[in-house]
Amino acid sequence: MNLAQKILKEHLVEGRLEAGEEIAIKIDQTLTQDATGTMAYLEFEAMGVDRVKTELSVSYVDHNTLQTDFRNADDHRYLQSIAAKYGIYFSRPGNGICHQLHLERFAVPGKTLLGSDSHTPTAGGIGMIAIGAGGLDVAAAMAGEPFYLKMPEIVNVHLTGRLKPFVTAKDVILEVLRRIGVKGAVNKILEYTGEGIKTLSVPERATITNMGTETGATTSIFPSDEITRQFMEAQGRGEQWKPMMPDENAEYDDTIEINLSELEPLIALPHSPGNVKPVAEVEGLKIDQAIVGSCTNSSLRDLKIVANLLKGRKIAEHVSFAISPGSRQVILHLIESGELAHIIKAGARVLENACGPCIGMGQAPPSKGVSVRTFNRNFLGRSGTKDAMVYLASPETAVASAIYGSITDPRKLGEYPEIKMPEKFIIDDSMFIPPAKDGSKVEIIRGPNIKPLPEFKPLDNVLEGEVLIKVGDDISTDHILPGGAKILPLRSNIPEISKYTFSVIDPDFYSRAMEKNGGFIIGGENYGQGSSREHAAIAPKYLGIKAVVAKSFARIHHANLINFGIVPLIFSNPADYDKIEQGDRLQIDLTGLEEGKVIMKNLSNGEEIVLKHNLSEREIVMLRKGGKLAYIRDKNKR
Ligand code: MIC
Ligand code: SF4
Repeated sequence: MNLAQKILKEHLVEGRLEAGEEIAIKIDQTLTQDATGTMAYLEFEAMGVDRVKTELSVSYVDHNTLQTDFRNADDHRYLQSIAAKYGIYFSRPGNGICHQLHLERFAVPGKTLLGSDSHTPTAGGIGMIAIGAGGLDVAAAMAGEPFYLKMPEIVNVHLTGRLKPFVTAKDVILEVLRRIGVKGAVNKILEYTGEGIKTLSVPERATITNMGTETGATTSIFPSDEITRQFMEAQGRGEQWKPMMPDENAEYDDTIEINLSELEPLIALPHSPGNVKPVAEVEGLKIDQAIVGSCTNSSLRDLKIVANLLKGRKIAEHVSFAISPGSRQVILHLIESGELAHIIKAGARVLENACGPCIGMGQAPPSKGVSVRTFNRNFLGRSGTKDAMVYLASPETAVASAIYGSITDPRKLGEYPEIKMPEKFIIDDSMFIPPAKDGSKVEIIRGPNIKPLPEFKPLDNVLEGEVLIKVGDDISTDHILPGGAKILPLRSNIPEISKYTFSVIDPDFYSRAMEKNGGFIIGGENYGQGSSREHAAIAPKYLGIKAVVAKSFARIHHANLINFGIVPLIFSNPADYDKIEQGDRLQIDLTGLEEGKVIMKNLSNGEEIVLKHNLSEREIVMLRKGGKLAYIRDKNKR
């Protein structure tokens, strides 16, 4: 068996481990972050459970930390009170980014982790099966429900060789993206093996598993080996280590061979993480901004490299350079070692330990600005500036570009600095607040921005309405429901946030949806890629969207649509996509959903279109009841 199969087998509750079959697995740990967490906990409350049933659940605050008014702070207070009451560890704002913190302090090889954030696979770097999901699925896992998923194909990414100086883990995952693109691993797990993995530290492995999300993968995983042991020992958690390896003769559904020695610095061009080219090809393009941070590249290793490359150098006059460290541990080390001084002396702006600019919370680039970021996503408008051009690269490339003022191959910086990682990390868990021993006395604090989840009705058998929008391929949840400083604070308020549905690509969508009383969305390939935000399903549901018909769907968004009672349907013949226009009136008969046969009539031009779906029996029952909450409530009644 391969490693993914071993861990899944140990956690299997229902189903068979055959690619494409629906399986249910036991979840050992959960994580939430504040932007998806408020909704997840409102849903958890609706499930009527006294205490979480997991081994460990952690609620992080890292996304909405700008606090431009009371709303973010109200959400934090709500989350803290919920955590205390229901048995959840609370990571205070300022402690750091959920994935970095989880890797440092909680991730355990061989266990399962479900997180309401698409980059939860970061913890795959330590050898756990860590999966991103919608808040409702995470809430259900906290309530003790298993997690349902399609058994993925397991793809072996076989690494040989050793990275050359200035070529990094980020370039490894960019190479994977260059080869397979943003939908190359939908319903697949990327399992890394080979001699090459021995040359990669745990944080470097985590950079790779983190950004594996951008391939559409269900998750990515590295074995747990001697390097993992050393990392966990250095985190004071040696006793939680155990070796986790694939069998010698393990079988895989597919293999990708990468020789690390042959890689060169790579960069993803606007506006897709899959648009990867060698840095050398875009070298010389003048930049306005560079930022090192996000859950992909904000570990101590990354910031030590930044500090040592910046030592004695200055940021170009026309460039704004910022860092957002992944955790307090990281910044404390930089302070103690004196390395933070090199960063500040060079002219950097030091931001909070949080997601920050990665999700458009500040640091928007100037008009038509060029920004080189070490993040994982560069979707249109995500930076907060609609016409900005965002490039994704390694910390090394970001620093070289910031020093020279234009995109620069980092090898131009000369000698590669030798960095010394600490034998023991600075361990200070004081910003993790343990839950109250007796939750019954804890009162939940709700601010005025926290609105209850709207009630949704069961599904009709025949759906009729207008096509409210027709979009192309690879539409991300950032297109469907953007993040950013203006919209993120509305995450606990569905009526308000729904006003921004599709606002980056079609500012009239909201008023049209209201006027027409809902309708349908037509999508291309990989509809709903990117973030796990279930708001990209709840807001359309609130606006009366009944079904999304697309060429294919991204995994998490597909599940979120079902959870909130929107039917995800697929063109049997992708060419039929051309037979529908925005404004057409459609009728979809769902009588044959169980048999896999769905007919859609385009009442505007008389065309009949055959649709199919990827729904399990369980998901159809859920859809017919109006979504997962209604389904769970019904189940608990019986
Ligand atoms: C993201 O990187 O897009 C986010 C913001 O972390 C999202 C979660 C969210 O929208 O709150 C994700 O990746 O799931
Ligand atoms: Fe936060 Fe960005 Fe990571 Fe999402 S991708 S969790 S916004 S740092």
